[in-house]
Amino acid sequence: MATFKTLGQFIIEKQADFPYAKGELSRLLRDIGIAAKVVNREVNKAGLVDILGDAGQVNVQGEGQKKLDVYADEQFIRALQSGGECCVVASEEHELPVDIDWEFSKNAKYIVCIDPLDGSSNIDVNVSVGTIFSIYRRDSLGGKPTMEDILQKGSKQVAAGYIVYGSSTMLVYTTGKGVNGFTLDPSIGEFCLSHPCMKVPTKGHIYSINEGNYRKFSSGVKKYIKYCEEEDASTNRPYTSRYIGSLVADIHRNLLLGGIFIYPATFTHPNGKLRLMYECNPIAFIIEQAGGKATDGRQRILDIEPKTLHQRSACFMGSLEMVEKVEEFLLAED
Ligand code: AHM
Ligand code: MG
Repeated sequence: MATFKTLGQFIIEKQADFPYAKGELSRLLRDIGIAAKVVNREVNKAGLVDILGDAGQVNVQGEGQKKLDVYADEQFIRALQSGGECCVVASEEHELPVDIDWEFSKNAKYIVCIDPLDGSSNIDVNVSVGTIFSIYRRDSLGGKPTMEDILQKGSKQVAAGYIVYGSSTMLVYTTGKGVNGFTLDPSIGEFCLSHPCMKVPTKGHIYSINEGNYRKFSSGVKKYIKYCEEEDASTNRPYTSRYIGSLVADIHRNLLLGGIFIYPATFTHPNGKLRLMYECNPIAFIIEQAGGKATDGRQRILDIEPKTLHQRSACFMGSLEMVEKVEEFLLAED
């Protein structure tokens, strides 16, 4: 009989990598995994909502229908709140950090930054969406956590991961000791280890960028795109262009197959589009742990000092050699 390992079993096993661990991070990861299953259930039937719900805003259970990104936000915050290991959550859905019930969580030492449903504009057309999370340890002790506690560099993350709600649903995470992927088996309702020790191929073949913005790119980015399109047998070019417009899905594909994901600064958006704290940092941590590279074009993403919760950053992330190549073009920019 084939054996399988569930996310819960794996997390407990991996606790041994951290001899002084008390199980708090493990419980936090488990809570995120549970919320992911709840969100997955709703995402899977997203197309049915209009059919099942009343004409107004009420569904068959008499509950108000929520947009899925709001629903996902509520589910993750609820799971983090009831788990007791998280003292504050920074979410894309909230301008300010969300306080957790202080009496219950006053000893909690973890901070979670989350994009509960990334790429949500893709839901209506049945294209993959995702959740991205980033976990920090709180530096200060006592009292309610401050903004300073949250605004840590990506290199201080203790764990990060994403969930991709796709043709199958997967949870991929790292605690700084490699990257592991789990596929949700709907028949038993468990994430099972399916992609141990994930590594992004050093030489990739896929470039992912919204070329509709081409006119607004810097000369270095334009030249790199041209390089990707050129014919050259020795480097296996032209490369393949693939862009879903859902960060998690684009990154997941490139992580498995090898490739580069680019959301550059443009003349109209000098800091790019993606958010540092809950999009770029967690993905950069995973990419580096998988042997790839992640930069904003000038510096390593994980070394950026955050100034505000929702700040944006340009990003070039993926296969090591592809990121190094685009850096050459950026350095030579006129
Ligand atoms: P969102 O957080 O509002 O969903 O936006 C983030 C998404 C990413 O998933 C994706 O990589 C990017 O926006 C796509 O942007 P664009 O449509 O400009 O190419
Ligand atoms: Mg997002």
